[in-house]
Amino acid sequence: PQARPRVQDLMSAVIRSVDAVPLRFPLDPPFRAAVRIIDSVEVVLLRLKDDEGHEGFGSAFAFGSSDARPILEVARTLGATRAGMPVMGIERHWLEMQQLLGLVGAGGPALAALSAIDMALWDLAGKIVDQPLWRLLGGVRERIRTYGSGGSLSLSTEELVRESASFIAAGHRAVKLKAGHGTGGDVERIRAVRDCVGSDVRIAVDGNQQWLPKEAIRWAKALEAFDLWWLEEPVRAGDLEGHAEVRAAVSMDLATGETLFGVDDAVRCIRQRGADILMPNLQRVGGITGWRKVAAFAELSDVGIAGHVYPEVHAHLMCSAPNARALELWSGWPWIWTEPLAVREGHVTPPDGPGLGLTLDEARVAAHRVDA
Ligand code: SMN
Ligand code: MG
Repeated sequence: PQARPRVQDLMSAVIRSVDAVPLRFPLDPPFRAAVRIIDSVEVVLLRLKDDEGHEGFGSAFAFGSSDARPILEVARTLGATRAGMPVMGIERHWLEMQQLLGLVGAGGPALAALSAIDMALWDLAGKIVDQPLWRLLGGVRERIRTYGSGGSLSLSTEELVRESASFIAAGHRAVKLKAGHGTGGDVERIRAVRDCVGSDVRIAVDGNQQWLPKEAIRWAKALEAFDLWWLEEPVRAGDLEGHAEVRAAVSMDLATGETLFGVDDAVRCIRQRGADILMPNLQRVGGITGWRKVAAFAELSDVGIAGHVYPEVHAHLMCSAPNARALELWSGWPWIWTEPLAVREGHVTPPDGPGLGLTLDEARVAAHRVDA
């Protein structure tokens, strides 16, 4: 049997190469949320190799190629600064990369690039010590509750009900759908879904920032009868006071965070009691390192933590944080791995292989590359 890696292996491993590869995954039909229509998901795949032949993967995404280009550019230039450095000291890489971005601003595309590198470093670390990330990062639970995330506004009520039924057939015991057809239209759609899935299945509704605070409160009161699990992003993402006002006035939990950039805004939202569940997007909080900072602050503030998209990473993170609530599986998320994430009895068990525990589907990556 191969000699088990020693911790010294990790301490001595050096980053040999960092490559960023642009991919495109068209969405047909396009996915419509209150604030956007998505007809393609662009992925910047980060491939980070050490000098022992281990390879770690991270990624950043954008909706539309024009948004992906700056992410790709920064991923390449910032990645180049990591070559030749020891893998370990992931926190040190995080601080140094934040400082390197200090002048251009570690937000938006630059933060997405930093986040992808951070994810790849953690995957690589897991591979070097031969441990799955969920165990390396805390190993709190072996499996996590999931929810099927969809509910595009372009679906008819019948199509929406069929999609919810398909999520339940796939093993989920919770679903998320979009609000955006007016209170009457949303009541009709959510009543149809509740009638289909029954009272034991949890239903979350995503407002995608469409209301003013009192509009959100009126909408929530009209939907009281349906025992919703959570109401997500009811108002503008940056209106933390508005979130707190809605949260205090409605009965269902309030979830938000996917559109907050940087750990400081996530902390401000928690400090202002703007959420019952914070769901940062990995590429907007600085990857796994940033997400763990937010998860810890949320835990100590009695706030739940979840994540936005990135199921292959969040399957591990949700099993490593005490206050983790649920893993989102969005139908439009590009899957670039050879292994699926199987949903069983409403839960996912993260892969037990080292790091992410997933094998990159090289043929699929090659087929979706968009650079020369
Ligand atoms: C969402 C946003 C962007 C793409 C798909 C879905 C939604 C969510 O806000 O929370 O999943
Ligand atoms: Mg959302």
